[in-house]
Amino acid sequence: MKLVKAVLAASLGAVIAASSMSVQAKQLTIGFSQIGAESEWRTANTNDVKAAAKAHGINLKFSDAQQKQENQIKAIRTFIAQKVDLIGFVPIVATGWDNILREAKRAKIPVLVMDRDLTVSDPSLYVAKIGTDSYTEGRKVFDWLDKYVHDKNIKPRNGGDKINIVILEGTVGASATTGRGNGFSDALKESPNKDLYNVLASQTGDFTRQKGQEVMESFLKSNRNDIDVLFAMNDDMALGAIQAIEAAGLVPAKDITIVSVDGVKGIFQAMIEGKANATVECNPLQGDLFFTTAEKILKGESVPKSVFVEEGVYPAETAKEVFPSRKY
Ligand code: GYE
Repeated sequence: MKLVKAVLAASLGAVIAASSMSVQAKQLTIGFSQIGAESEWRTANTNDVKAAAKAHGINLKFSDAQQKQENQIKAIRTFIAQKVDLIGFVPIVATGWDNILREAKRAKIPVLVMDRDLTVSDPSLYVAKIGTDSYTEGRKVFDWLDKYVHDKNIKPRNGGDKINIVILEGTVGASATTGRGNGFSDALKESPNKDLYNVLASQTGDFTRQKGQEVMESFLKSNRNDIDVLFAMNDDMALGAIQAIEAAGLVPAKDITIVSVDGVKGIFQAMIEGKANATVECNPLQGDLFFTTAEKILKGESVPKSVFVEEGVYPAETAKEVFPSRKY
């Protein structure tokens, strides 16, 4: 009898130990809705999310929305039905998320946002956002430009008294577009040199190389001899625009100063070839921070509502030296 009890007690103990271990070691399932593959930056971001999920031992359900908000909403709804532990997503545009996030909240599934910001009626609809600080990036673009124009004594090509800027904007309604646009124009307005600058044209190129090229072609058609500066809201659009500038018989980075955002390998190559002037870094390697934050949320720890990743500025003069150490 005694022996039976002892065996029972021991095996019960083992069961409890095993089950509490399995609670601790339970693999987390996270659903992640990515925007698509519009740029070199996005591809690096996706690769990093997948690698970081592996490193964290996460069961990742990854969904590519192919540039459509409705696909993201569908993916999130599927994650809810699958009862994932947490939902992550990159909001392609800032608005239009209230309803689906309410569904997630009702299902008690926490939501963690990556890279782009969103605007919701109730901030408790998502736990936190980690990633990009687009507004600061826009400010850095103007600050770099203002100093460059001064240091290099850049003069308007048409002999007038204004440095004419054209802007290739990102996806309409995306926080990366409004943030960078507002940051740039605020820094311009606050500059003592503000009267020197004129924004000649500003149009979306949807963060893609192809559209960047097309829109730059149209800018050049109407203002070939007036454009002094191109601010492209991402490197891919700048790379497309460089082709349009060369096709128009102008010299990129000389006739037209080119500054963009991201810091992908493609723009470093262009800078090394003397075809672009500077890039403001936007770091796509956000996966580790994302899963670390997700794990904290699922353990019930509190996390800051917004965390930004570290980002630098790289003028062309540094490109050759920095290039070998670039990870994306
Ligand atoms: O700059 C661009 C991408 O949201 C910060 O999206 C991101 C932007 C990035 O397609 O290249």
